Amino acid sequence: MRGSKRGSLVFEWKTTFKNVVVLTGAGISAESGVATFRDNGGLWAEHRIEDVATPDAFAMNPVLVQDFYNKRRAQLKEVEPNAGHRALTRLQQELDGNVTIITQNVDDLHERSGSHDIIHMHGELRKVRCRACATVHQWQEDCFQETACPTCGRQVVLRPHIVWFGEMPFYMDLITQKLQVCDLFISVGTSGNVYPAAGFVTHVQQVGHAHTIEINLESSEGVSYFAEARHGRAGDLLPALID
Ligand code: BV8
Repeated sequence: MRGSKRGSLVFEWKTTFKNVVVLTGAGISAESGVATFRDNGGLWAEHRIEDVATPDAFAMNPVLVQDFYNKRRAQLKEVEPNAGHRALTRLQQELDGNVTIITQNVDDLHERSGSHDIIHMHGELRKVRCRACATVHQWQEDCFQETACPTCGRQVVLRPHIVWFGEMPFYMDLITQKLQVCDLFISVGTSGNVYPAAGFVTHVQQVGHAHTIEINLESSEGVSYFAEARHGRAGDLLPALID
């Protein structure tokens, strides 16, 4: 592992920050070819949120919703982590485990770039959950209504292990603990439209004196809350910030 160069930003961060939180959104996976949600041609351009990412949508049209997630799960086999993911992995190595990644993304690109301490607050494409026995299963292939739960054997019970709108995000107690002691908050590739994630930047400033940095292609909805904003591609800006 390369030591950060004296005088580099990460060298300074190493001695200054002990509880770094990085919040990532769809923008960090964009350069890997994973569609974002709200950019032109994004996922929500093809589907209304209400039609595919709410419990009601699943109740009314489970086949459409399962297909929406089957297609995205299948795409994971065709994409790779990009320079932005890899830069965050190096940041975690340089700062000796003091960096938690809270991701709104449901892909597995942070894991595949070698990162750890990842909190998937909106769930994971590579998991399905049984509505009957609540077991969460690792899942690689398509999931259909007639696919039986490997644990309880029932059919018409498996759903994507994804947090839909109106559902409570996962790990909120752990996330709150991380935000309470955060001293450096970096937001990468998110439009700041979706709560509670969009509120994390104000939370860390209310409970402490965290330094806050936005890294995004353009100003997010919450850009004014950040002490620092760097606009451009995450695959360019993160390595420049970290190396
Ligand atoms: C909750 C999983 C409460 C699905 C997602 C009224 C009624 C009810 C709730 C609400 C309400 N008003 C507000 C809410 C809360 C609601 C919400 O925020 N709605 C919004 C739309 C207003 N939130 C919820 O419902 C949440 N739950 O509040 O629960 C509760 C309390 C008690 C009991 C029960 C419940 C749950 C929200 C989670 C929804 N699920 N995802 C799926 O993935 O299929 S959200 C979805 O949006 C994705 O997770 C995505 O990650 C997330 C956020 O979007 P972004 O990641 O920001 O993506 P986006 O495309 O928007 O932006 C990408 C950015 O990247 C852009 O800015 C672009 O410029 C930039 N970019 C592009 N390329 C690059 C780049 N940046 C850098 N480099 C590049 N190369």
